[in-house]
Amino acid sequence: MDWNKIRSDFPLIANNPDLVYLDSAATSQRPASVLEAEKVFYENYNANPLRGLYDLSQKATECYEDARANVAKFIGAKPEEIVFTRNASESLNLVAFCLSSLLSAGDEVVITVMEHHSNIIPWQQACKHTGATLKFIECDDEGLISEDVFRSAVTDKTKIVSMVHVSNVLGVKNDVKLFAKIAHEVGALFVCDGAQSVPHMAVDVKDLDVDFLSFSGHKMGAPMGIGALYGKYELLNKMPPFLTGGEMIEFVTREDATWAEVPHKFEAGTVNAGGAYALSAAIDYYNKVGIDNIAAREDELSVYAYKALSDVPYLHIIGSTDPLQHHGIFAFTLEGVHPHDIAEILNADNICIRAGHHCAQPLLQFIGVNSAARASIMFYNTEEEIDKLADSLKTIRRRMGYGE
Ligand code: 7TS
Repeated sequence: MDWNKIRSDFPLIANNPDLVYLDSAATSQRPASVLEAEKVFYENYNANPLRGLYDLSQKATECYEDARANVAKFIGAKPEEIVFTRNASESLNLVAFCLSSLLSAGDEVVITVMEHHSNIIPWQQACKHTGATLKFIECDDEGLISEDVFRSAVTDKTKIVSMVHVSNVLGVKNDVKLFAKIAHEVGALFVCDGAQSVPHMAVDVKDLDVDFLSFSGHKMGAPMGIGALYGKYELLNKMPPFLTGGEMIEFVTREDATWAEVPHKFEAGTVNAGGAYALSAAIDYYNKVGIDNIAAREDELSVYAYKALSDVPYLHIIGSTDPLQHHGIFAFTLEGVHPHDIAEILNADNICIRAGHHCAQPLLQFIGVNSAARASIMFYNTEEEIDKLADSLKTIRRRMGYGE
């Protein structure tokens, strides 16, 4: 694979040759084929899908449903098990809201300390409204959650376990296949937040046997505003709707309504067909490059980045000492320098990283830092860019007036 050639597929990278973009965990760059696909949809197939009887609307519907099938195939699901949403946050809100009817006082929802706020707050709300208890599993210093720790947190009171697949701060990958199996043994449902895994490694929902999986298109080359929720068909079928209104109904009277079939029951209002069409193009791009090649390249870059960052004096990488447990994500602190200052100085050197709490405040509280800097890598990054990051980081304390 010619990874340098891959870079030319991304117009933003080609248009900004001196820019070092290391914030793909926040949002990725998009290949030209995806940008083109969105344009193709609006220039050739645009009509409101799912309602028109004329050919153009039917073509729009076809684009939308073909996109659903492509997304489903990518994660090993059936098309009717994919609900299009705006992003991972909406997918998780949908699940938490719709599963609330399973919860009452005395029940427990189990999440982990390393969740993104999107996988904490919906469950906090669900527990507040139902009287259920929200329990947090903690990880060890390496960011790992062991089988024993997981088993001791999950009991016959547990109704739902919701867990991130790959942490957006630690980069660590949880063994969701094992944890889903244990959750099922006590009769609990297992929700997986795949926002940071689906774009970076092969994820097969049937193999993992998770009940739900959320992810966002914009972290895998698709436009912002399109995401997906996978749910097992029989569960989606039993769940009440989330948002209500147009398109999600079967029949409406003055007093009541019946619901459309799954997945349309969960897609109220005019859908983001252009976004779905472009997400499908992003998946075609992934399939062309190969998800296993992507994962291997990102592992290679992770090993390189771990070494380069470890060589920066006063820098502390948060999380595992195993580079392969980072999946391209390196949160760090630099002694005596606020992460916002790190990000601003790197910005002056044309390097984009994120600084702050990374929407994971309970994790940062647990680790004992208020804020961290984070560089995140994707397959289109290069060793040279990582060198530029490390070189620039080595100058920061001097530029802050520390003398070294
Ligand atoms: N879950 C995880 C693990 C995430 O990393 C994110 C976004 C979300 C859920 C929410 O995704 P959204 O598309 O709905 O916003 N993470 C980040 C990040 O790390 N920096 O910016 C957004």
